[in-house]
Amino acid sequence: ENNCQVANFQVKQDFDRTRYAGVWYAVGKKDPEGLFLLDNVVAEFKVEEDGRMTATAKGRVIILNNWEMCAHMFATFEDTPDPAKFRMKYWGAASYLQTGNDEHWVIDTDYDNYAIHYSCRLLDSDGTCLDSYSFVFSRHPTGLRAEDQLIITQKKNDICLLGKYRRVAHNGFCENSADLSP
Ligand code: DAO
Repeated sequence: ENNCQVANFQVKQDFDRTRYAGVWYAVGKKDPEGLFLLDNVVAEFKVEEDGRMTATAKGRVIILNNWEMCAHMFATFEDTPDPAKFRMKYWGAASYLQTGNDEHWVIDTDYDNYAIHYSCRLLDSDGTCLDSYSFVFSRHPTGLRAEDQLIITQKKNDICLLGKYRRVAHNGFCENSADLSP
């Protein structure tokens, strides 16, 4: 029992960023306050020559008043003493996209099929999280395998977010759009 204390949330043991590299399709998301990425979210993680992890991501967003576009985002990850916990700096290909510096924790992954990520943006004084977001990723755009869904449900419960996720659709919105164009 972790009592929803963020400090007690378990992350992937001996996280291996090399095995994690490659393309992940977001299939589920728990949104933060003022959500940004809506759907068609695809992230590609890389390990750079110096060993640092980076990522690019695309996703449908709505900016300003009702301008729908495919956002192309970049992220760099700062290591921490825990190999599954990073500090993620992110920014957009265009200046009007969101920028930020978030926690990025890999809660669980089997590297080949599923991953679940967690980020707490605002910790409450009691140690629980006031503003979090979380992605469920799959290596397959079609979604999670049945056997992985059970594990993901358990992990959602472990991070106190069971029932808070929505499905992330993939309908090709970002596929033939240029990186910067609506
Ligand atoms: O969508 O509301 C939101 C929060 C996500 C912001 C971060 C997006 C850019 C970085 C993506 C890298 C891989 C997850």
